[in-house]
Amino acid sequence: YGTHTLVLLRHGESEWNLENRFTGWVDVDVSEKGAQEAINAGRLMHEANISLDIAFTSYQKRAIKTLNLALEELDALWIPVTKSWKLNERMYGDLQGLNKAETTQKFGDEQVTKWRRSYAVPPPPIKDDNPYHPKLDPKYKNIPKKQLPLSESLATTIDRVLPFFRQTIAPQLRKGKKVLIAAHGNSLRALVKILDNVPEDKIVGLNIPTGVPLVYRLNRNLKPVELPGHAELISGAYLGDPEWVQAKISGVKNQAKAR
Ligand code: DG2
Repeated sequence: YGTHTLVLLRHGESEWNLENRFTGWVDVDVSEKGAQEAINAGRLMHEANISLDIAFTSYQKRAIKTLNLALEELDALWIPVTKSWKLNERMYGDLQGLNKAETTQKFGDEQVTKWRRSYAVPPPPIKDDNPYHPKLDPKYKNIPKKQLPLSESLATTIDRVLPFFRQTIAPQLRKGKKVLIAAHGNSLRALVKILDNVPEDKIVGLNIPTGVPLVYRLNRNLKPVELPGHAELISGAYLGDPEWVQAKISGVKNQAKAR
């Protein structure tokens, strides 16, 4: 297998994953189940003998807490952690706060699938008076106003994730560090798209489950080596029972189905 190890981890279930609401940049916490999922993710990495050297996460507490719980389980709370808004969830614009199933009832399955899973279609931009507007959140006060997104497609999410990966994460991998990235459904879809070069028309089929470590082995050029048991579209492999992982992936996919 490749010489470099990179583990991607979506945070454990959040309060709004539980309530089935579009979350994006709203800084909701992990649910009780989400915290358990995070601990379990640490256990899975421990069982797979993964000894991490360094970690990266977003500015959002659901990812940060997941990282801490997983690292604690690995007895690796000491490793250096870099936080960046560049790893934040995709900004879900004016959909933030809305119930996913109700949004499908209102706008139809096709439109909602485009918003959630297409490559290039952004959700409607967040309105200026929306209480979830990022300009109201002090943690973004140092981001130049021009850079503060009002909505993001997967493509524009990649526009911020990719430079951060190249400039900040890739050099650590090249040094031989084993890297964990604790992030979000769509910022991780962006990373998988980059690593695996998933074609734009296939990206709609990519769903990342909560709390399941996704292990990549990369060659010297940081190209992924296909691992046994890898999932569809990706060359990395999820840790844990394959049926359990598949059920979690389907859960994410079907989340927005009208009830
Ligand atoms: C979810 C992803 O982000 O939603 O913003 O609602 O990973 O932070 O829970 P996360 C959100 P979908 O694109 O899967 O609907």
